[in-house]
Amino acid sequence: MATSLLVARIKVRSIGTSRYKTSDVRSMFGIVLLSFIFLSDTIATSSQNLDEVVVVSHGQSGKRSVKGQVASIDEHLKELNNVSLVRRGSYAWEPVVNNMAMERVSTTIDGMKIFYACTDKMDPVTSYVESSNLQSILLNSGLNGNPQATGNIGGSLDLKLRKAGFLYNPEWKIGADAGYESNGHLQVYGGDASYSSKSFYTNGGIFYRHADNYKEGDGREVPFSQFQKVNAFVNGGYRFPFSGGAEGEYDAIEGTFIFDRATNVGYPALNMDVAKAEAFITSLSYKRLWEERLVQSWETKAYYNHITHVMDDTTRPDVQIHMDMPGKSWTAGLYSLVRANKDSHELTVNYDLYYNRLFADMTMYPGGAAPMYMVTWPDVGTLNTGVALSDRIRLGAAHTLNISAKVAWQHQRLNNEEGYNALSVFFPGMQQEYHQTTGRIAANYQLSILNSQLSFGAGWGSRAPTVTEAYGYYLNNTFDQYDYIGNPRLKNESAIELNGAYHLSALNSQLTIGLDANAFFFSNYIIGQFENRLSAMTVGAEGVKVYGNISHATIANFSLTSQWTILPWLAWNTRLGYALGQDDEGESLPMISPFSYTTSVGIHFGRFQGKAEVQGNVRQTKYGRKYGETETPAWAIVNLSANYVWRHFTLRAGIENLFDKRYTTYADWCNIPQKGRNIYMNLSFEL
Ligand SMILES: [Cu+2]
Repeated sequence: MATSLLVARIKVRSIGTSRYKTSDVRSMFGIVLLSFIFLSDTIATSSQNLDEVVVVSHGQSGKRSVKGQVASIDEHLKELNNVSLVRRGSYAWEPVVNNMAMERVSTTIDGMKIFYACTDKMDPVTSYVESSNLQSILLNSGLNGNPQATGNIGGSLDLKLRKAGFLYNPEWKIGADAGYESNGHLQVYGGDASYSSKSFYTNGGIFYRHADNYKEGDGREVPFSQFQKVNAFVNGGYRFPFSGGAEGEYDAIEGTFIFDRATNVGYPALNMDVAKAEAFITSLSYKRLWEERLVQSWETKAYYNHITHVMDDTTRPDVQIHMDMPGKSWTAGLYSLVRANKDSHELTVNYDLYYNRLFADMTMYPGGAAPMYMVTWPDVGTLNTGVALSDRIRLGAAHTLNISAKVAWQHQRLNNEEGYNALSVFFPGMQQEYHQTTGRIAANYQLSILNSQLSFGAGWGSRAPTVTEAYGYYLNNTFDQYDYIGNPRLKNESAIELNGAYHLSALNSQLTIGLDANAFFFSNYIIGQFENRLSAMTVGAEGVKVYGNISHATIANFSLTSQWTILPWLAWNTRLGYALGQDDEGESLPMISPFSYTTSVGIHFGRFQGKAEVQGNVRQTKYGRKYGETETPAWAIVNLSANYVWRHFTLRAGIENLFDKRYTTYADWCNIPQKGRNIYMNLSFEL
């Protein structure tokens, strides 16, 4: 292969190449606000592998961001257990679940598949929705994914859309949010309205965010960290009794439309910014609901989404070769989900099908020479279809068994001849079409005795390589300064997961302590490998890596949490986390969290709630030196937050990084500094 790779190098140079809510929301308003104040720090999940963060400002109890609904999606995600976020700027952070990034995590919007359009991971799909669109974000840790998830070795995130739902007594509601943050002059404005009745509902809203460059800890401005975003959405539902149905049994039709557009987004960790990242997300679903029958509901949803991503380096100084790098992603799909209850079983059966197209190209403009063009994602069409089953079995008052399984079949075709030909030079004899079969199976057993809960589980799952891993072409990675080439000969990656948890409550439930651990034992782990026979194309790059399978790798995560209600108005919460990641040679994998800690003291008087928090990481001693990662020093910051509820208003204020520390975390791409001191304030109103 050496010769062909060299030939290829020369050639490259020459071409240059929900649920329905029928609850009475009106009177719940005040009560819920008061109740979530205390619930906000407790874990409200039915299974150890599930976690949820509530986004809406009112109407649902559970874990929330201290910034309330005005928080960005990224800030909401931060609240989830086992989730960390990779930052390349102050916008569009990449969710990492169990120390695994997007390749190993499934993200869906209300069960809809959606794929990012940037070859540099500037646009995780969580960046194409806004807080105003969502009810909550649900995380299934590890292989026990939601029914629509595929390739979810690390976990699956489902962004639950906010729907006004049907109400027996017709009701109008309006809401508004406004927020300001001193660091970067972040401004947030949002407004929404909803109408609900017994047979019809609709809700919609608009949201706007704008930020200038932020300042790091010592007051220095971080250039290219600005962004701007607008988002508009509308949902609607119509419900009617079906013939032969009993009282309370309905058919429902629901539709969603989301438009999201980010412009002038800076990425200080990268060489390029984004001129425009735009998404259209639509769906139409049909659902039948039964009461007291074996089958509870049957929902079929069809959806379509389209993403346009346009990178831009024209505002950067000292660019040697200007580049145009647009990317496009569109996905059409459907799923059909049946939920059934029988005796001690809660069963779901899901069928899904989607077709996704990904295309990206690059034009370079070397001064004084003809432009050079190359295809970086060769218009890959992926048809994927799968069947998923899950069953929650109550084995007795104290025992529960959760089982889930999915098998999926995938067909891929490289529709762009130029891209296919370019890649074929590296991989002579490669095909234009590929197919893969992937699957997962997981079981989790939970035992509750007296004041403690014990759970353990195991699973196996596999994933197909991503389009970047299989067909990417000279994608520059600023993290290790290598150009990456995909490998169409990759084998599927697979992993065995083992997990266990022990949760104990003591002192009349005033103290709860939880210990959670999981470990993933990979086979054919996919990662970039040095290819010394090739030289880099990007100016300043160190060399070339080609994606390959390594025989095995291990990732393990441990966490210890405690919640102690010392006095009725005083609570102390702590979370400690530790993770390990090793490749087949015992070397540390990159982007694995060092030992982390968060401890907070919360107080609560009437309508007022306040919290002081210390958060930090120890020095990252086990960093992926082999993979170009550098050591991250220890850091610790102090955050203060408070909120006050008055009639229909919630006022939230706080200071992040109180002592204006200059720091960077292991998850800050290329060690870009975090925000310095930031004072924020926001007001939510709902009527
Ligand atoms: Cu991009």
